[in-house]
Amino acid sequence: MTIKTYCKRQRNFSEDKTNTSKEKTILIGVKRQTEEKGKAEASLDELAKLAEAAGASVLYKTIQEPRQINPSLFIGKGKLKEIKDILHLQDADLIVFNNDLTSVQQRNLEGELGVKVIDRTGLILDIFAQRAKSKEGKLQVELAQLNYILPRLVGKGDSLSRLGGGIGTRGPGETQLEVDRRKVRDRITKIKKELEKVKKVRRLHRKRRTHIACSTISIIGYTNAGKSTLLNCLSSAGVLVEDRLFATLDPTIRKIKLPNNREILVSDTVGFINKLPHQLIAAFKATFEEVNESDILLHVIDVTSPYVDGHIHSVNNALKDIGVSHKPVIHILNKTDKLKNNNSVVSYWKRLLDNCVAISARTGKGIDDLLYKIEGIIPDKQKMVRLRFPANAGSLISKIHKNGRITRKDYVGEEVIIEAEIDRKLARSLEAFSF
Ligand SMILES: Nc1nc2c(ncn2[C@@H]2O[C@H](COP(=O)(O)OP(=O)(O)OP(=O)(O)O)[C@@H](O)[C@H]2O)c(=O)[nH]1
Ligand SMILES: [Mg+2]
Repeated sequence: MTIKTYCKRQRNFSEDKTNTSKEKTILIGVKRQTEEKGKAEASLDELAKLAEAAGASVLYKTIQEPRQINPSLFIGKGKLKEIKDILHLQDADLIVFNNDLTSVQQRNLEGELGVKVIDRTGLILDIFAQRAKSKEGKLQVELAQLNYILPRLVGKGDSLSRLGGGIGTRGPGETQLEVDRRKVRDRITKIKKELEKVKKVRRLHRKRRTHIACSTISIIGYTNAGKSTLLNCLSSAGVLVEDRLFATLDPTIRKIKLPNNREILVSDTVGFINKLPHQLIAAFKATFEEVNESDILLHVIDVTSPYVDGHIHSVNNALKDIGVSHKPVIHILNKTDKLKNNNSVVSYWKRLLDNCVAISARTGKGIDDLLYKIEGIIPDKQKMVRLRFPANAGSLISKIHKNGRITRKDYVGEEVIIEAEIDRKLARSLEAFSF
C-alpha cells in the first residue's frame, strides 16, 4: 500500500461518514483453539461497538476457528467462500478483522473480496483520528497512524531497500516506495519534535501544580465505564459523556474539594480497551504521564457489564505497560443504579477487589463514600502553618504566595503574621518562623 492509497482509503471512509451514509460492514473474528468460545464472541461484540463508534453499521458477524492460519489470506478457503456468498447477498462496503493483518493479507483479501478490508488496529486508529480535537491529541493520533502504515508500505523494493539500493534496485516503483517511506519517517521525526514541545509545557504546568502542593488523582478505566460522568459528578466539569467507545481523548483536569476542605486535582483520561494498539500506547505516552504523576488512581468499572473480569484484566495490563501498577488504586463499581440485584454483584466484587466503593456517577449515589475514601488514602502533602516574619522577609513571603494558599496576612507592628496551607517541605524550611 502506498501513502496515496492509504490516505485515499481514510478520506473515503471519513467522507462516507460525513454523508451520514454508514459504511455497511462485515466483522470477522478468528479464534485460536485455546481461546474460550464466549471470550471470542465477547471480543467480536466489542468490535461491533468499535465499528459503530467509527460510524459503520454492522450487517454480519462471523467467527472462524482454523486449525492453521493461512499466511496469505489469514482465513481458510471455506470461510472466504462464506464471505463471498454474503457479499453476493448483502451490499457491504467494508470488512473488519478482529485480528491484526499483515499488509500482504490485507491486499490479498481485498483482491479476493473486492471490498475494503481493515483490521482492529486500523479501526481503533480511525476512531481516534475522528475524535482527536486538541493539537496534542491530533499529533499523537497521526504519530500512531504513521507508525502503523510504515511497515505496511510495501512493494517490489521492500526487501531490496534494506540491502542499500544499487544495481537491480532502481526503478520508478522502488523510488516511489523509498520516497514514501522517507516522507513518513520525516513526518514522524517532526511530530515527535512537536510533541516534545507540548510535553515541556505540560511538565511546566505539572511543576506548578506540585509546587502549589496539590495532590492529584487520575480517573482511569475501560472505555465507556463512566470516567467522564464521574469527573462531571465530582466537579461539574461539563466533559462530553457519550454512550460510545472512546468518547474522551483529551485529558481534562479539574479541582475538587474533599469533605475536610482540602483541594485536590482530578484528571479524566482516555479509556483502555482489550488489545489496545501498541502504536497508540506509545503515541499517547505524554497523556499517560499525567497518570504517572498521580498520587492515586480511581479505577472506574462498569459493574453491569457481562465482561467485568476481562475489562479489569485489560486495564491492569495497561497500567503495567505504562509503569503505574504500584500506585494506590480505588476500585469504583459504577452504574449500580442499573443493577436489579444490587447487593450480590457488588458484594461479589467487593470480596475480590481491595479498596472498593460502589457508586452511580449518574445519580450521585455513593459519591460521599468515595470522597471519604480518597481523603483517607491521599498522601497529605500540605500543612497548615502559622508564621511570624520580620517586615523585611519579602522574598520568603512571596515564596508562600507562589507555592501555597494564604488564609490570613496581618501586619502587626514591625512583623507580618501569616497563616497558610503549604507544602510540608516548605513548612520544614520555615520552621524557625512558626509560633
Ligand atoms: N446508568 C448509568 N449510566 C452511566 C453511569 N455512568 C456513566 N453512564 C453512562 O455510560 C456511558 C459512558 O459514559 P462516559 O462517562 O462517557 O464513559 P467514559 O468512561 O468516559 O468513556 P470513554 O471516554 O469513551 O472511555 C454514557 O452513556 C453515560 O451516561 C451510571 O452511573 N449509571
Ligand atoms: Mg470519557
